[in-house]
Amino acid sequence: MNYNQCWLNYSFIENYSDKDLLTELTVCVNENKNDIIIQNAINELTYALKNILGINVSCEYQDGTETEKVTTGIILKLLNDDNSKISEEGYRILQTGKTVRIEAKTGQGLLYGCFDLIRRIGQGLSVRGLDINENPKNNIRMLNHWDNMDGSIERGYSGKSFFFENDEILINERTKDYARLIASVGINATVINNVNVHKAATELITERYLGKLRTIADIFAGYGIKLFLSINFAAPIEIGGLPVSDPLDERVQNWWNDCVKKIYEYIPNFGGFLVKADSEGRPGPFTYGRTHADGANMLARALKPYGGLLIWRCFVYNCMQDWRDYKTDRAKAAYDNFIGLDGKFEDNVVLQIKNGPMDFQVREPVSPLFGGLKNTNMILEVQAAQEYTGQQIDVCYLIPMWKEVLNFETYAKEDGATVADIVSGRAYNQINCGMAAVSNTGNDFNWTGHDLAAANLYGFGRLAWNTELTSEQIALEWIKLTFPHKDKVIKTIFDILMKSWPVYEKYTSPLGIGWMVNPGSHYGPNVDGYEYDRWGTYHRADRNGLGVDRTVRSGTGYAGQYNEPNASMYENIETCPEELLLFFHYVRYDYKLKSGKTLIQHIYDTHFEGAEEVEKMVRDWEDLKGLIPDDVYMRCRERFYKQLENAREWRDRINTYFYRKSGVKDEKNRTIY
Ligand code: GCV
Repeated sequence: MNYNQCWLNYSFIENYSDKDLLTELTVCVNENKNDIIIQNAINELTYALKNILGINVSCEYQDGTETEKVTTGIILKLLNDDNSKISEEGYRILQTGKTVRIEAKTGQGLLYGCFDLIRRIGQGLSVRGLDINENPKNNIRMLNHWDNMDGSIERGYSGKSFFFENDEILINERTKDYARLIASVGINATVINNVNVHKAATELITERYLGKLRTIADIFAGYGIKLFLSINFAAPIEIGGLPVSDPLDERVQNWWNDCVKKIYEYIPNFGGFLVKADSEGRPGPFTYGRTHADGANMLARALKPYGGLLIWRCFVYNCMQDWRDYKTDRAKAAYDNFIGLDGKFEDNVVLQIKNGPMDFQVREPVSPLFGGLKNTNMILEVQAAQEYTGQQIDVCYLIPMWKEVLNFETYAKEDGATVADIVSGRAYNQINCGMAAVSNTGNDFNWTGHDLAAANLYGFGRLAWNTELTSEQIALEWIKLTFPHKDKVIKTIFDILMKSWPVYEKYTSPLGIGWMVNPGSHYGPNVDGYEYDRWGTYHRADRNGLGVDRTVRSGTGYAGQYNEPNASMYENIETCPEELLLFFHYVRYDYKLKSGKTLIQHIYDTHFEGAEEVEKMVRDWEDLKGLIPDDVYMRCRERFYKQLENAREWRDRINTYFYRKSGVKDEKNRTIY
């Protein structure tokens, strides 16, 4: 095999305390014995027990109540009663006497239960006395791959696609291992092609590809994962021979109805479509003077008879817009485009909203659509692929960022509604909600380019399952499942992960300003470089200060898109959280921050500190030599050195730029080039 299995590598644990409880396996699933998910659950469990504990268990099948008489070992049981504490995907694990019972209502629940047990054993945790009910907090837990059919991946930093090559679909061992990997952390849906649907990808929804897609969908189904596809809104024109793709045109509607019918003939459990429209050059309903509700509803109606979902992205903005006059603001675009459509969507439409109003910067406020929309299904979109956060060269553990987003209080309801409440469906009693991550995987040996970037993939799944887990818990779980259980290894990697986001933020763009990256690649510093920033309006730096005035009083008015008291909090420079100061306000270089430092001194200091902290990370990593597998050590070491180079370049470029702009010297007289 030319790749590893990330956290499913399963190292042997000597002297595991509860081995005696795990030496037998009884399965009671009655007529569902041949259900592929159940078979996979059993296989995963037996494989893990063999590798982690060296136990060879053989599986005994029993009927109905017979399992009550089993007195030793693991019991997997499909419940046929109405246990209201367990949802369709949930499970219970109960350890009493000499048995460990995993109970669920579905094969999928049993699979998740088995992976839970494996996770505990793999971390060396005791299962004695365990009594837990686990239900996912979010119904949709999805990955979005930005894989193109030529095998490239847009914003991919881990090699090539393992789904596509030369306009063909790849199906191999890796397809199943991918399913195992993501199911093991509870992911239940995936979109395998890029939201920018070009060329051959437009034809994915035709018979040219549907046979192979069915094979993939079946492999995924064995792990409880639904296959979704990104579609091209102009497909009726590009491959259907129609003159338009107007959603209100009957010919277009019929074309999509036929197309969807055909898809479901091949793939009865097909999940649905993901659509990027009217954004960054992609076609959409605006061409015909129609709304995004018109576009989304047309597709949703085609999918509805089969139970399919239509996921429509809110990342809609005009990348060419000129906002020198402060009237237009990219940050306002998603809200402006969608807030008036609240309540106008079919119930199988789900709006997918990026965590911030801009585009996956290292620091952004939460999108005001969360808290704004009240009658629409929503998915929170985050980016595990680190486009603007180090591109899987620089380490940046993103779970703490996502936790902040989830915990954000939107004040949408009198008794409060956090983003987690909204995307879980709790706030408005919705079902078709959840979380999606732009995936960070590729065909690299370790799947994620940087070995430590796998923590983001693992963490996304765990967080989407249970938004209440802490960043620390997730990091520790992942480390223990991935690395040898040595205190120094665990502590060092934990410390690196936990400080990686703040450190990355320090040496890149300050206080929420964002961007300042090389055009096209989006890696490395270039203050005026970002391709859509033609007038310096993304930072508005001049000789006196920098930052974008987004207040209602004197700026773009973006702050007014939030509910109170958030709107006032951001509007007022005194109450605006400092980490977002420059996102919301134009601030003079001599403005005093709460630390007592001037803005310009803060910029200098954080950039020096950030680079120094990366130097320390490199030293700490080098201290792990001999304690972790050599190949992992070397791969990461190489990346840490690149990160160091990057951090120093950011430090120097940013400090020099602002020194030259402001003419203010560093109080500490450090060298600024
Ligand atoms: C898939 C950013 C990225 C694009 C990406 C886009 C999106 O602009 O740079 O590569 O396109 O976001 O989310 O659609």
